[in-house]
Amino acid sequence: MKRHTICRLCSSCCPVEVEIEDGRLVSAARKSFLPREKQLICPKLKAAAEITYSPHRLKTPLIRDDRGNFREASWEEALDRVADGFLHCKKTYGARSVCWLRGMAADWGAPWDYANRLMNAFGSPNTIGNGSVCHVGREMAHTLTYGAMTIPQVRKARCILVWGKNDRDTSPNIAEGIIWAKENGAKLIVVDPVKTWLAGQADLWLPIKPAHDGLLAMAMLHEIITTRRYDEKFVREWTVGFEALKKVAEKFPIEKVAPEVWLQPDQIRRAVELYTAHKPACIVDGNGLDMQITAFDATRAVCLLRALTGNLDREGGDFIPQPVPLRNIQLKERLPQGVEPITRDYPLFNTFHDTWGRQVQSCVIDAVLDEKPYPIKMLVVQSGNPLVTLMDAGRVEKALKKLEFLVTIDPFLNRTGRMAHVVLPASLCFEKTQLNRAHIRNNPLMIQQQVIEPVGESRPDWWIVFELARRLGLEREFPWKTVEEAIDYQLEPLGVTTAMVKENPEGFWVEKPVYEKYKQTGFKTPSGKVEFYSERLAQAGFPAVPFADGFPQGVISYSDRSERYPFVGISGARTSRFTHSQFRMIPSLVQDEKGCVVDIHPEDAQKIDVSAGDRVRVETPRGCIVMKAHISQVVRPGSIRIAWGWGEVNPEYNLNRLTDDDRRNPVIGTPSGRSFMCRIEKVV
Ligand SMILES: Nc1nc2c(c(=O)[nH]1)N[C@H]1C(S)=C(S)[C@@H](COP(=O)(O)OP(=O)(O)OC[C@H]3O[C@@H](n4cnc5c(=O)[nH]c(N)nc54)[C@H](O)[C@@H]3O)O[C@H]1N2
Ligand SMILES: Nc1nc2c(c(=O)[nH]1)N[C@H]1C(S)=C(S)[C@@H](COP(=O)(O)OP(=O)(O)OC[C@H]3O[C@@H](n4cnc5c(=O)[nH]c(N)nc54)[C@H](O)[C@@H]3O)O[C@H]1N2
Ligand code: SF4
Ligand SMILES: [Mo]
Repeated sequence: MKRHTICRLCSSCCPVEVEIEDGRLVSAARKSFLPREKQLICPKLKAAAEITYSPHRLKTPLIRDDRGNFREASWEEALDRVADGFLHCKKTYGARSVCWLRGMAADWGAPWDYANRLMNAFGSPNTIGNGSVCHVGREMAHTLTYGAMTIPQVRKARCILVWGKNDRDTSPNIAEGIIWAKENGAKLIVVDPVKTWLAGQADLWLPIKPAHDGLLAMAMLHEIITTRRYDEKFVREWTVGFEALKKVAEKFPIEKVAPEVWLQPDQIRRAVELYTAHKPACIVDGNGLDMQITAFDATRAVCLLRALTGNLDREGGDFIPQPVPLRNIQLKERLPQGVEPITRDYPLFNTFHDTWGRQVQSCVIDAVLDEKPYPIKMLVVQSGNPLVTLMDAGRVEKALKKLEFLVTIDPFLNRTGRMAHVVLPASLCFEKTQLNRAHIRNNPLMIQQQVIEPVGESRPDWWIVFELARRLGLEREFPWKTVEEAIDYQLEPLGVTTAMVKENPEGFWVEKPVYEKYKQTGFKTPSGKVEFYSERLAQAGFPAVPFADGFPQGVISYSDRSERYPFVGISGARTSRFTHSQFRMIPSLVQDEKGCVVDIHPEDAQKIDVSAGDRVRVETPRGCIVMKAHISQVVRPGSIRIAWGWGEVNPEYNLNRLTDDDRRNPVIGTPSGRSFMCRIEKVV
């Protein structure tokens, strides 16, 4: 039997068709607009059955006994134990001492709302996401500029500028659109320090110095302004602060910027020519812009390019989404007055959006270890693996050890779970129904549907939250017996039901796409226009125009110690086989640790006397890792690239042992986890 649903084995949330036999998932196929022979294969989806029925799946809750060993437990006992922890902490230290840390896998739509609702009703403001290193920081830069995060219309674009994104491995649906557009004559520009597969296909590849994207974007803005290649009518009618931008951009002429970003002036000029000559054009920005100290201003500078060239909300340009207007169920209003979250140093980031909430995960570690701004005693980690995925892993480990109570909610016993007091077995994506953010942030609305029964005694995330809520005396806030009832409650203001959406697996249109909506409604910013100059940022004490105070020094961590640490280390690559630290125990995906390597340029390899397959030690002031060397020209001399996510297999491979969490972006709290100075030598 074939069933339609959404795959949530990574954040791409692809619509898929699954084959079910005798109640078991047999195979799954991604839906694609391309003919089969041109489609990209997703190895994770191919392994869907192997992942779902893996012998490593947790089948029952686990509780640590007095001797420190895990024993299997019933849901009753495990949930009672967790609820007791909540109530004990509330009585002893106050509700705010309990923190709920969310990783990416349970999704940022309704499952994020449920966790927030539970914590708000319980009285703790500390439901914390990891958006400071992922796309929420980027989303804020877009939102403060023109009201929402744009969606690049790659298939209809005449020029596509891919900025720090590797879609072939991370979002196949977008990559297929890019490839298709390119085959139909669109120009492709890629900004990436690494020669990715897409960079190899591009009309122009800009191998930028890591973490220097803000400089490049400012130089492009300057060039577009001085050569008058901008959309004068759009700028005149729909933007504020053009003169202020022009003045700041004067500090970033191409000739001055080019050597600082490891490019030739002509390469930047060519990018400007291609991007402005072929319209409509769109920009696909990615995680290469996140995890930089300057992430916020750099992303905002890239956003200004979209507006300056008049590509906003045009077909084939950068579409302003039409979100599905759900009921906000987070119950923020229920928090006691005056209780500040542990992320209180980032007030604008905490409040820029109705439902994103708090996203600076580094603050969790500060609050546990340094007890600043106050101590966190109990941590619930839902769908995350902070021991591997947070920056400065040594510090994270100390924090997790210091906790009075650690709970994980996860389908597997990951490295973080092995330190927990209670582990609650979560169901994987095909075993549950949920409303994902990808399909509510823009029409059409789609629902991820349960297509098989939960494996073992695992339970969907919604069930776990609802049951815990009942034990905390919050039955009134969580009256729903099924997840469909809960989703119906969120959909109610639209006059739409879960059943209606399920009947339309290709998507339920609440409204059809409309371009140039701003002509009717203005942009969703305080001025109603695109804000080259943001008064909101000025009032909060930040530069109102990106880099108005200049580009900071030492944006790559440990730059001040480059004599001892002469190489630029780059965190990458994500391959299509894995999602971060996940699936490292799935035989068809792990493939004898293929790809767990450090890419070194042949010239550097010769200098440090390293050959392919040698074990190399990479060191920074925070710690060291050991991996095999791979000699490759995808990186430039002087930089190395370290494979991401392998810390789950072995702490020796955990690249977050190398990263820094001390210095952070002042607006969105992002540490520089993407690039750092390091030392590399052969292990003899
Ligand atoms: N140095 C460096 N650090 C990084 C990154 C990097 O590139 N370099 N990337 C950053 C980014 S962008 C992100 S998003 C984070 C990711 O950080 P995390 O969110 O911590 O990432 P994962 O390793 O994917 O951990 C997800 C966990 O969720 C579990 N899981 C899977 N499905 C479900 C489910 O349906 N329910 C529940 N409850 N659990 C589930 C998985 O088994 C896994 O243990 O890491 C960040 N950290
Ligand atoms: N297979 C797979 N798919 C995934 C995930 C996964 O782990 N595995 N994770 C999901 C998640 S949570 C996220 S956030 C997305 C991320 O997906 P993407 O946005 O595609 O991000 P990455 O692949 O981390 O990095 C994109 C590119 O940025 C480049 N880069 C590194 N440093 C810099 C820099 O300083 N400047 C520029 N311009 N580029 C730089 C890298 O070389 C890389 O090619 O993928 C999602 N999809
Ligand atoms: S890219 Fe693959 S793993 Fe990710 S959602 Fe799509 S099909 Fe699933
Ligand atoms: Mo992410």
